[in-house]
Amino acid sequence: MSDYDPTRRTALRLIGATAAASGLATAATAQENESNESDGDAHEGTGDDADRRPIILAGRSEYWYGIAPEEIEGEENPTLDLAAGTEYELVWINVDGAEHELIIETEDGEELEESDSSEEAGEAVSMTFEASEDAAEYYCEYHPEAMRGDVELGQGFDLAPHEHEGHEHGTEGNESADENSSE
Ligand SMILES: [Cu+2]
Repeated sequence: MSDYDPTRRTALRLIGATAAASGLATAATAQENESNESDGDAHEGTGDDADRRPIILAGRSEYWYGIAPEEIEGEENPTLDLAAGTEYELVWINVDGAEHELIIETEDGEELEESDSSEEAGEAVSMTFEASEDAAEYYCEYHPEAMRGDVELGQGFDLAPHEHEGHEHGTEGNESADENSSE
């Protein structure tokens, strides 16, 4: 028995990809943000979609892999909990370099939304859409059986922005572990 676990390696690689993707997403939402001044009218119920966090998936030929929010992290073909009428940003990252494209469809197979396609490993594809009450499933155009998951309409994921200001990287502690200093 070996304790070599290939899924763990994949997960570690995905974490690097996640950081890249959320950086992208933050840049994108920061722009929309400016137009969103609230003038004291706090009981509107809608609004504020602009600074919500994106849903993040990784795309590989075997399955979609959940990265964010936490509810789907690490899940294969996770169910996407959406609230009808709410606008979502979904980012997916191509992790295996095969061609993928994310499509959301109704129960009857009618296409509601589609992302761009990507066949480049490491590429992040972002799509923005308003969740339709008819949304039922999502799948990959090129791997429609393996890469397929459900859309569930209800309250939707909690995608409110994280409240943390200033994230400093701990650069103290130089990580030059010299494992093999041969001279
Ligand atoms: Cu695919």
